[in-house]
Formats: sequence, C-alpha cells, structure tokens
Amino acid sequence: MESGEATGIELLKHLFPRSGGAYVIGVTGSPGAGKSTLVEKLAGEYRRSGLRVGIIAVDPTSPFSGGAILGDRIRMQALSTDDGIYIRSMATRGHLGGLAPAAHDVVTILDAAGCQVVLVETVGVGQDEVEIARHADVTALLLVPGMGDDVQTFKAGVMEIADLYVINKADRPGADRVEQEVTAMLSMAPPRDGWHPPVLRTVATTGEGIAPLREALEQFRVFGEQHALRLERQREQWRARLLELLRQNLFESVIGELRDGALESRVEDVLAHRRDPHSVVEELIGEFRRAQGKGSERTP
Ligand SMILES: Nc1nc2c(ncn2[C@@H]2O[C@H](COP(=O)(O)OP(=O)(O)O)[C@@H](O)[C@H]2O)c(=O)[nH]1
Ligand SMILES: [Mg+2]
Repeated sequence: MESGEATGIELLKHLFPRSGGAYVIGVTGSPGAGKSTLVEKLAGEYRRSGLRVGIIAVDPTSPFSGGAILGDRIRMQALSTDDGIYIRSMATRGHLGGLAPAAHDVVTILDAAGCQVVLVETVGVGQDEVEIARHADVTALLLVPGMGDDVQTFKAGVMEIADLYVINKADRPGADRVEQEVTAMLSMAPPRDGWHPPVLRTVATTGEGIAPLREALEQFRVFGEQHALRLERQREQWRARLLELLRQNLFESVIGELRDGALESRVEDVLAHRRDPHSVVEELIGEFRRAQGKGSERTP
C-alpha cells in the first residue's frame, strides 16, 4: 500500500469486507509530549487483556526529526517480540495533510488482520492533528505541563477535535495549571456530539494513569455506539475518503492522458501571459474528456 502499487489496492479490495471491527484510536499532541511512550504503554495495557493491537506511527519525513524516529523504533522494539502487536512506522512523504497517504488503507489492513485495537500516533506538527480525527474512532490529545502549551495558545482547531484530553508528564510541576485551563475551556464550550471530554493525567514513562485512560477510551466507545455517534462519524469519514480518492484518481487520470510536453508548453503560455491558467485547465480537461469519449462510448 505504501509504495502505491496496484497489487496493494487489489489486496485491499479483498480484505475490506473483513475490516470494520477495530477500534481506531488516534493519539496526537506536540512533538515530545510523550505520544510514543504512551502508545507503547497503552498497547501493553490492551495486550494484557488479550486483544491484538496494531500501531501506526506516522513519521515526519524531515531529516531534523530523524533522531526522534529512531528513538521511537528502538523503544517500541520492546513490544515487537510480541506477535499480538504489529508496529508500522510510516513516512509522511511530504504529503500536505501530514498523515502518510497510505495511513487510511494501512488501518484497514490491520483491522482486517484481526487487530481489535489500532493506535495511530501522529507526528504532532500541523495539519495532521486535525486530520487524524478523520481517520480515528476516537482522538486523544496529549498536553504537557510547562511546555508553553497553554490552552489559550494551542493551535486553533486542535482542541476541538479531541474526545479525550490527556495531561501527560503529570509528574512535572504545572499539571494542575494545565488541567484548570483545559477544564475552564471545556466548561465554556458546548459538549461536542453530546459527549463531555474527560481530562485525564498520565505519566507515560511509569505507566501511571494508563489503565484509567483505557477505561475512558472504552467509555467513549460505548457512548459512541449508544448514541450512534460512531456510525455518524464513520459516515462522514467515508464520505471524505471517497471524495479524496475521487479527487486523486481523477487528477491522476487527467495527468496520465497528457501528451509529452503538453503541460510545459502551457506553462510557457501562462508565463508569457499569452493565456490565463483557468482557460488552460478547462482546455486540458476538455481534451481529457474527448480522449475518454473516443476510448469508450460508455458514459459513467
Ligand atoms: N517525566 C516524564 N517524561 C516523559 C513522560 N512521557 C514521556 N516522557 C519522555 O518524553 C520524551 C519524549 O517522549 P516521546 O514518547 O518520544 O514523545 P513523542 O514525540 O510525543 O512521541 C522521552 O524522553 C520520554 O521518555 C512522562 O510522563 N513523564
Ligand atoms: Mg513519537
């Protein structure tokens, strides 16, 4: 799936009917908040009750964070001897959304492979924090004390996607303050979809608070099922996924039909202001449609 080969997509088509049972948990937060440490502990917690767990850690492709990725891999190796856990690190490959383009399909594969829980750790920089909410059944946002992670200054849009707030590194001073800030903020906002996001504390390094976190995740799951929230979200997620694939496939089809140099000559036209970019694109699409028409008489 990650290398984008057609065989991957063929396999996915066969696997898809077997998927749909996994509880997909998104874990997001700033770099260094302790996401990997927490994901590892949470996976261990689920393993203890015999569930199969998949982990997708989405790596930033940036060379600057190479060290952190390596650290993750080494730390998570503690889990990799357990055959009830599957861990996959994925690069974002410069994908604008921040999540690796194949992440969605990889969740499906792990789900079909029998993972009852799939944990998705996101890079925690930028758009992916919001995007994760489009892939997961539940999103936990990690905050840490004393990192300038003031709720007030927290990136707009990120607070709104969290179903659970986790104040990690609660062993550090300032946890009370962060908790007060989050609680104050939540008291002002109306509950999203009828759910009141809990605020929990963890020390991921020692495992403190991990069992209650799991408990809260399960409560959300039950709530989601009782109030049809899960179904409603998944409906939105699949709608977005279909539109995304449609966009991608149409784009690739049009690009694939371009004759050699067709784009370059248009670039020159626009560069010289002989033609405007809108007319050029309309023309390219027109050519594509005509080529399609010749190829087959069927209309979709
Ligand atoms: N004191 C303390 N350190 C922690 C805690 N959780 C994680 N860390 C440390 O914070 C650093 C970053 O953790 P990591 O899991 O890689 O963060 P990520 O970038 O969000 O995945 C590591 O050195 C961890 O050992 C915690 O609860 N308390
Ligand atoms: Mg990490």
